[in-house]
Amino acid sequence: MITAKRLKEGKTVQHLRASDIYVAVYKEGSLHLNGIVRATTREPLREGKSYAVRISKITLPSTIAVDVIQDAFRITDDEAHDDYVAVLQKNAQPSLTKFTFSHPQLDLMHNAFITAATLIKSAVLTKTPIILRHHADCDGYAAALSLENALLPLLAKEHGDYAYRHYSRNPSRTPYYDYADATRDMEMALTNKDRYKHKDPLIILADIGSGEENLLSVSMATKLGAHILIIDHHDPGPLIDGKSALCKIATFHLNPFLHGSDSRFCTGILLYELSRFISGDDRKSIAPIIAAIADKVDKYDMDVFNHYQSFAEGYSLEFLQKLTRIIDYETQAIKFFDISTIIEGLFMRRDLQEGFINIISPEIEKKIQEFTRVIRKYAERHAYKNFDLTIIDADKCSFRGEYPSPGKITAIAHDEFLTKEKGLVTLGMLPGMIIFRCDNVPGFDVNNIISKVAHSIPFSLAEGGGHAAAGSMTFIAAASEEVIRKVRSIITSLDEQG
Ligand SMILES: [Mn+2]
Repeated sequence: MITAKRLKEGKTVQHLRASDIYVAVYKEGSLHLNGIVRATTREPLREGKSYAVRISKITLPSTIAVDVIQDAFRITDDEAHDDYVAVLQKNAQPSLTKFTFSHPQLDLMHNAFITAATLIKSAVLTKTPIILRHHADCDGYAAALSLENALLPLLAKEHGDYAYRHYSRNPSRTPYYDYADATRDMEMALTNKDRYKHKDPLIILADIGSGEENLLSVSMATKLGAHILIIDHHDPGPLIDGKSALCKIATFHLNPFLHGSDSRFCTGILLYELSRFISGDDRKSIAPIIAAIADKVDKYDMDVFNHYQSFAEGYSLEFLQKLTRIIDYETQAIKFFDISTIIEGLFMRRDLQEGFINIISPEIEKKIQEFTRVIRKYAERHAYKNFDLTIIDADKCSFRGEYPSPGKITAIAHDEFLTKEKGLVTLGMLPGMIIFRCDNVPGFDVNNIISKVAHSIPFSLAEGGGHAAAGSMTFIAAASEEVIRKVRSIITSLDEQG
């Protein structure tokens, strides 16, 4: 969202700066910035309505030309805004501006990292409360804990013992910004605003999606005054001039898809790199490789995967994989409640890692073996020319609320039937939901399938998202038959193309 300054009464054209954005009221053919300064316009505007305008030309002593900007905007007092910008420019610069390695797709995001780091640092420096909302899975926790470690020393410097009054980290059970979560976040922020004269918050959304599923929550939060920073590696949907729908209302959106990349830089990697920019702390951590294992970065880019694996000195890949599974198990077991202290321990403490691997890993292995037997018995398997299709009733093949979850059941089924020779699509079926997994099927894209289903069966109310090869779709359970038929016909058509 753009910011428009309000020009104070008494100020003249001389006080304006070319290309700055101001708020102006349209009256009888003119845009009025205050009682004195105005610009004539021929655009068909609504009488009495406020518009954001960019000063395109100033001709002293008294004439200006403006362009009307159609984007949503917020209004700030011009002097307060100038102070804010001055603080920003001086102290909020990143402490470090080099990535841990050079990668063409990461390098393209460099400016975006500078912007995001500056935004977060300036929030701390201007005593803006920060709410970090992150997905409660491996990638989300890895991402959030890296950022938290960078933030806490800065917050302590700014607020002393009151740091936690200006910062909260809230895990999100859902892979999107649930409207109830957004409401809770804003209610808390507004209560603090009332009680402690806090500023409007900066909400950082990490690993909880970038698509239209978050539009309503983000719009509501911005309407109540929040600044929103999105840091994510999911498909943000269609781009117009390089911007997604969420870009238009969020303060800033850091997402590899906006720079021609894809999901290979998972949020744990993005926030590990960004945290270094914020704190200047160049210490290595196993957080990014744990996130990379969980979010299957090795499927996209072995260079990226190997780079972060090299940070985990003294750890074998097998040990890291077991640790990832344990963190996955822990986050699935709890979901709502924050378990960052335990997860932080699992990232940092070798004794705890070894202890958990001894106790929990055999239990996880046992469960996976048991459920693999269930899957072998009940999975429906179809062979196509170029790939296979597995359909598993993930609802009936799992115990409600227990590990492995239906999502995990789908993943286990997928891993069980995946071969090197042939592509594979796996559908995990639940009432009113399909979970998708795919490997080596050219043209397969979850987001594409969802939009086709939504378009051709409108009464299914199908929606969802995720990555091209892994995601989920929800729909009205009554439409199940039509939906599954449509999904299968889309998948079959991929075989004919291949
Ligand atoms: Mn992720």
